Amino acid sequence: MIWMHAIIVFLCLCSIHTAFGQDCPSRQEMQSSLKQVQKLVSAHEAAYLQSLRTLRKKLNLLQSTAAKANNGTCLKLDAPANSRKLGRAQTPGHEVHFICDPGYELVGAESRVCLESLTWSGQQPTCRDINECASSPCLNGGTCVDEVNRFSCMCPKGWAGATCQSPVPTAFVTMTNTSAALSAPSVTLGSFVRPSRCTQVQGTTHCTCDPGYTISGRDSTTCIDIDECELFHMGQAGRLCLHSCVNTPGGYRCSCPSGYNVTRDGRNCKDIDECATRLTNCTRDQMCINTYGGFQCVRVDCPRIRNATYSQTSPLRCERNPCSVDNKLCPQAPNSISHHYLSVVSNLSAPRTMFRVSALRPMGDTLRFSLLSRGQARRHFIVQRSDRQTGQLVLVRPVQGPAVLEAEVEMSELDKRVLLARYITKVTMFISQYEF
Ligand SMILES: [Ca+2]
Ligand SMILES: [Ca+2]
Repeated sequence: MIWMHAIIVFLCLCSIHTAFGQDCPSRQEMQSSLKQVQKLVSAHEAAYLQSLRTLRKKLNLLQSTAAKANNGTCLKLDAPANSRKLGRAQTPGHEVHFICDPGYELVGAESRVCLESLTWSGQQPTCRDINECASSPCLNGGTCVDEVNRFSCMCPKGWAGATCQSPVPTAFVTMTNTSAALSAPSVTLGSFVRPSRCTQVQGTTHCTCDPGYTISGRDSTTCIDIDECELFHMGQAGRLCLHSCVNTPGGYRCSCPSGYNVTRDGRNCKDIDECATRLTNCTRDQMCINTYGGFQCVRVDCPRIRNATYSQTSPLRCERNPCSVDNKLCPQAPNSISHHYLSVVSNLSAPRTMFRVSALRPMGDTLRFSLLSRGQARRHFIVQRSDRQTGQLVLVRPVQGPAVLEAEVEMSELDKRVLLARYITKVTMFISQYEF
């Protein structure tokens, strides 16, 4: 820039000379001035190139320092608060997944990939507390208090229960005070109200009730049934029944949804194995799969595609028939397709390995495992290698039942990067409605 200024100054000087009527400098003077300007330009050019070289050196030094510091890996990524991270590899091409703790939901990307630039893709996600009160679970004017992975209800007067669903038993007391209720308790209240047995001991009255009953509070001559279901509704651990509790006069009983029986201890529910007890309506060409709370009739059909034909070699497996020499597309079709059915309960904790696929006698030098499914299966499953010859299907996010999820796992065998064979495993998961 300075040499340009020099030329401009030089031209101005010439015009001033002319304006004052003086002669322009001689040819010799002109040439010597030009030479000086040329020298000036060269000197600046050299200085400019030198400073460019210095800058480039500094940049290279910085880049190599950064690469050494990272050791060719992305920086360690921490899991966001209230979450877990799956995957440890920090080399380019690998990804990590994040799963929020129960009661939290993920905001942002659920996985990040280590890029060639040694930075992670996307932004770090966060785990947000799920507002369990959003669905207004408290009934009869109860106030909902959101807690981590649960809620509690503050009930107004006259209501009780986890969701303020039960009227408090003052109604019994009020009614037993009326002569009508006392005279005909079986009509109005069934056997929930009974007279007490009173004895006089040294001038004082002692009244007692049958087991399962208690003095009504206001009137010692009347006993009311203890509502055990209401009394022990608090908390999962202290609950009387796994599913639902039915209050009975002088006692209670547990009940289970259809498809389940109450266990011997009277508290739990056990799935009925309809397939074992032949309670099913599956046809001869179908297989019966027992599920929690029900059963499924399934039939395995071998694929019908244009380039290859399949034969059913076992109830759950189809294998490709030998390819004819002139059929170039046939060898690319899967060599086998296996079906597997899993019955699981709703909200199964994750991460959890659901299924493993391995090669018994690998022929090539490389085995690859991948998840072919799209959509919902991708949200809940990943496929990862568990050892050199085994891949596993991992549930990474709990599934709320009832639902059916299908995941397709492909194992491909390669030798010197040439595809030798493909094996497909279709895993169908029947997820129950209840968590037992
Ligand atoms: Ca009772
Ligand atoms: Ca069943």
